[in-house]
Amino acid sequence: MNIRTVATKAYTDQKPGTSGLRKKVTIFQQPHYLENFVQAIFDSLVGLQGKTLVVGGDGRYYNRPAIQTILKMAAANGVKRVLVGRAGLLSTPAVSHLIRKQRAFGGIILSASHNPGGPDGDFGIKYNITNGGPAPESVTSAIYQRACKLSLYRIHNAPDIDLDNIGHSGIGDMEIEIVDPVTQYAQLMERLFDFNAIRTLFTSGLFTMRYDAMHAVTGPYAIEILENRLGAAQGTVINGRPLEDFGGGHPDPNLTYAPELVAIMNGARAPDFGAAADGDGDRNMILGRNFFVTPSDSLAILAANATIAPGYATGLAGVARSMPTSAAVDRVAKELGIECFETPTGWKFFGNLLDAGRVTLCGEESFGTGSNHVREKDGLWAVLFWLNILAVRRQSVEQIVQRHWAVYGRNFYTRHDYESVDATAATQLMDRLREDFPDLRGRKFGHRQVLFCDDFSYTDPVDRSVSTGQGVRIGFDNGDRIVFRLSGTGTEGATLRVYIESYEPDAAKHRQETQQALADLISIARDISRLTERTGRDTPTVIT
Ligand code: G16
Repeated sequence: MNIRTVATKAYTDQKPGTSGLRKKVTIFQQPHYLENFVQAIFDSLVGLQGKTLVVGGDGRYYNRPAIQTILKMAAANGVKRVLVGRAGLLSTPAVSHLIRKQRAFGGIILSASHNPGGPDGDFGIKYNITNGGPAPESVTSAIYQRACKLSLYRIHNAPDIDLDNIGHSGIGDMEIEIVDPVTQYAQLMERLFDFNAIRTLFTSGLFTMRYDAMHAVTGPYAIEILENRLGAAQGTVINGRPLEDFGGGHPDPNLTYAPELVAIMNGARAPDFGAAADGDGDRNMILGRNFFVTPSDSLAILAANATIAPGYATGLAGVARSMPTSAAVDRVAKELGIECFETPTGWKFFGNLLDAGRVTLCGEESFGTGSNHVREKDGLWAVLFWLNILAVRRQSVEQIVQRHWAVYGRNFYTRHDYESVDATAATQLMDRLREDFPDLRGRKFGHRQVLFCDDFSYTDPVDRSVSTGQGVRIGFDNGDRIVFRLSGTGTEGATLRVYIESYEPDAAKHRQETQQALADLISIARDISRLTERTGRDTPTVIT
């Protein structure tokens, strides 16, 4: 028989975080580590036998060997058919789309998202369910429970599959189809956006753009869509070749980790529009000439202008944002008279709302925006949405944002990250904050008074599942807000995230620099949490 049953010992550290299991490559390279987690996935899925899976990743180091292992294990576990992106590449939103379009049972995504790659970098694996979205907590905890008890896994003795040529092959009874990673995704984008208007903008000679693929998965997507289909000048896409170590970079599209694009957009003769996506293509950053659009504002602006894009011409059912995301989109929802939901951090929490037709657009402060077209956030989709708006409104990015603030007011917003903090110290800081709630309530800080403080908990309006401990919120009587959370995606120590928000209705004050406008609140956040004393840090690692 070609199927081997291999005895193994369980690993107890395979608890999926905010978005799947993310660890150092060296952890994944431990004997049977990947195999155990994959077997735990297969064992937890009821009804997988005889079904189709989609498998792909962001091309980082270990992507190819992991796919070979998954294919052999899928064959040994009764999967009927697997679709794989050529060269093992599929962006996260493209996996989501393929699962939906092919009516697959689910998909496995190999990525550690925006975390660095390479032999000393990070790797990750995540399971997506039939709706194309990340598995909900009920599924991820079943996988974890199974992983903790695993004693054997099943694998086929087949040779490696050729991943680099489109076509059909197989292992045992299982069919394998290597598909072009871009085509079906590009067709979906053509249905959602006015490609003719965007093409006219690009070929007018009056508009230039730079898109930084950060040597990650979106390079081939962006070259095909922006340059080949929409007529953007060659060279619009930079760092377009996916590399296993992302060229040594940190594929996180923000002002700190995308310095090349930021320098271009702030330099002489800067293009009109700049954008970037992350390792697996679900995050985006939007820039104008010398101008940064915060992800929270981007979500609000897409919502306010949604009917410009053909795919959203009939309007929005509702919108959703994660709790730490600014309330800018709430103001748009109010104006439009549609529902607005506040969910915990993690795209998986939008799935039920999207499936139930309660929301059309959703987004997060962590550079994620998306809609009901797939069940993941989608970097290139956000870029195309902005291009569609720019093509129709014929204003600069900065003008569009300034006019939005003039109508709705501005939610000044920043996030300060303290990375690789001692995990015990970070947990204690959060515990102390919770213990301090009774003292904090009603306390005055200058002209502000604390109105409420709590640990955010969420009851899903669709399935009534409850998620607790989702971040400490401190709200003031003037609407200002401070949020503290520990990241669920880091792989070294703990990452403490501090989110600061203040609403300013007065247009005369909208041009202030963000850190200055929020300086007061930033120092209150440090004092309340006794951050330096408790973590030994006095400056954030990353500010977004
Ligand atoms: C993931 C999740 C997002 C979340 C982000 C940050 O994004 O899909 O929903 O906002 O992590 O999470 P945390 O604050 O816990 O680190 P990605 O792009 O890393 O998959």
